[in-house]
Amino acid sequence: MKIVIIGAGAMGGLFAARLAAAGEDVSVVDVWAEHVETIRTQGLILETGEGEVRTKPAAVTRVEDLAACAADLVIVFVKSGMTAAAARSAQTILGPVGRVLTLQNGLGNAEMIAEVFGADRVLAGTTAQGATLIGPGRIRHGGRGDTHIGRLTGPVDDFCREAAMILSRAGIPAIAEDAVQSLIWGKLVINVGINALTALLRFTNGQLNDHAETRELVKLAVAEAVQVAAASDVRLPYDNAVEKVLAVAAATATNRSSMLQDILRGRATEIDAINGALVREGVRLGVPTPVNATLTLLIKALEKQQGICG
Ligand code: KPL
Repeated sequence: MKIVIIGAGAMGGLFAARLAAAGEDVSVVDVWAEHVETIRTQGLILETGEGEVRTKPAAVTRVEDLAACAADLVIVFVKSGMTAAAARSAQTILGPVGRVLTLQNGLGNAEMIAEVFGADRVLAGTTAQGATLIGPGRIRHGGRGDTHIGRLTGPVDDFCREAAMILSRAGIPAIAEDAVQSLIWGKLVINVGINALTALLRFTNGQLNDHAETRELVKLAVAEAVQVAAASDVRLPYDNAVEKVLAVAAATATNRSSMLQDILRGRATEIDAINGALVREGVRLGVPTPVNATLTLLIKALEKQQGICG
């Protein structure tokens, strides 16, 4: 399978490195010129518990530079604010029966991609892999966990199973599944509980468990998310959402959430696709979400204070 990854930050870089190390034909597209140049000249280095893995996937800053590519699978890993632009740019490289996979955080990414390619050609899901972008050409592989992928419409098919098999063979255990919306909402609720709070407090994920006040804040934010999910007729993939979120925070204790990493790097966060999206869904369905509305406003104020343009 010819694979192109758009967005070679922490997660995109991790997937690219693992796939390239497994011998897959993989290229990356990223707007950060220094990162791309380093990958091109020195390779992409993945720091793992077992040492460093160096690979050299093809790397470009513009999708057009892969014009003759006809990819079988495009994996979108850009920040959610860039999804629509990434999908449009993927039009020039996706082969005639190729598909686009999103494993991004938040709501709405798969639907934005479907607007460009049609829902039949979209795969979506979640990943519990953890990674940090250390610097140009260098990614650290943090926590490991399963990746779940499915079709946006309909049950899994051979393409979906093959994509999951290729990822698994590359050391990214992946499972093909039917209930994509349940997967996406299941991850959304986790991000709603962890990301904004860790970014505001500059806490690692695990520190949310250390204080009664932060456990209570997680509980309040997550309770709203559970109500919105229920009003949307989405069945979450776990029974006790608050317990699940605190367990994920414990399992990824030393991680800095992606939102905290964004704030620390002076980059726009995904607040609009996470807590902000939940608030919008709440308004649409008549479910009040005052805690998430407050978290959204606080993160937006923090972005402004840091001079970050949304
Ligand atoms: O997905 C994550 C993120 O940081 O975006 C979690 C699960 C919170 C891990 O850090």
